Amino acid sequence: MATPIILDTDPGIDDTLATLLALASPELDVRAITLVHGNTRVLNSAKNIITLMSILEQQIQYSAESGAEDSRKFSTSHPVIAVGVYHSRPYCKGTVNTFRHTGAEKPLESEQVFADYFHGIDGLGELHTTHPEFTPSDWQSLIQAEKAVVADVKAHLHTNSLPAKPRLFTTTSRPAVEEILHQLREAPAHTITIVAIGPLTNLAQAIRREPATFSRVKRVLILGGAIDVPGNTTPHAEFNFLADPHAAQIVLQASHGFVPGEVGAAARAKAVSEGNEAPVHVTLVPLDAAEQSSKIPYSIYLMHLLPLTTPLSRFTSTIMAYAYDVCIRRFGVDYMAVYDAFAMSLVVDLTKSELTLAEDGWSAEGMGWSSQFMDVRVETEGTLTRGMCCRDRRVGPNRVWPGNAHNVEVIVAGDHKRFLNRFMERVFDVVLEQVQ
Ligand SMILES: [Ca+2]
Repeated sequence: MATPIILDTDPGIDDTLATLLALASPELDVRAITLVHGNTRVLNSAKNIITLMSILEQQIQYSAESGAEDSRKFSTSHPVIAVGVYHSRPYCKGTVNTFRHTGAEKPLESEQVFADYFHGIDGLGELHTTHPEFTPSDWQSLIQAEKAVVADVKAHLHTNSLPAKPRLFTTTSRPAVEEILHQLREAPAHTITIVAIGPLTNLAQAIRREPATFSRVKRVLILGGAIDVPGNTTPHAEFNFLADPHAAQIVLQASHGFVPGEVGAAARAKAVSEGNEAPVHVTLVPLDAAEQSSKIPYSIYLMHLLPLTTPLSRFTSTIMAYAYDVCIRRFGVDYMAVYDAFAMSLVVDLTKSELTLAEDGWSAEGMGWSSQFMDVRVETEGTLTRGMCCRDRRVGPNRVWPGNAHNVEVIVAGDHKRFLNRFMERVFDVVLEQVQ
């Protein structure tokens, strides 16, 4: 059975590539996609994910018409996208302010930052302005969840036939936090993995609202933070942790008292079956592992991706061209690091690994991953260090922070070749070297 995941994301160019890898991987059942501020505003995140899903629908049709070998590709998951609903609230002087509640629009407490310097204002390298042919004309009606469902039902009653084009996704009027809690509540305890590749505001709000329900998660896998390496946005901070340091701290704190192995799992199962809170298995993929191992060289893009002419490749080549331009001109490097997609490759491997967790982490033979458990906390107030990861390196019982330690499983190494080969093969059918 495929591993069920909830994807919490702020698309974002590398988020888009990560989502493609998830949807191209039959080991994963992407149950829900929830949206958050970060690279861009949350409504842009919704527009971008709807755009991606529409492109994939075109790609599936294109593959069917051209007799592709793998007819199921990209269609094994049918995620629900949490687009939320419009709300109205009284504003000054009798006017009414209407806003859409899709997912967290801003960080819990700190000043908002976007990554438009890398992803463009719209999150996809200004795609919607420079290449409007990729933007589905009905994207706005698609996020009118309830109306869209009603329209489909009416059409069905009237014509007594199914809606002409089955969609690859559905939408829900539940905003992100409600959808996350809904999925965790409905599924058996400890079966759903949350994959968080944006700022952690939605997850922190879900923990605050219903900690016991959140404890039903099997694992929270986060792309974020920098432990022993420089940040990518400030000297000490990785973007997702900088964008909402308070939320990052809350989610890492959910690992407080986590005990790896069977004894810990039994205790958590008992607590959750009694409706209580339990420590959460938090796995962090920091820049330490992601920076070096998630690169897609510009030469690979030029040689293998740019010449492709499928609906999907034309879309991805357009957004990747924007990112490569930033990498080359602004950063002076001839590659793009796609952290989010790299983290998704770990999610795929976790469905294969039968290794059980040991106290000091695990390593997956032949897959290149290794992890260590660490007490990691996040600086929330520093003027120069906001979003910095602070690891307790001290030893001895009197030198640790009071109480049970945070116990975050930190990925310290991954295999670049394995990631790159898998990504190219699964998403674009480009075989560099075979990967299992
Ligand atoms: Ca992201």
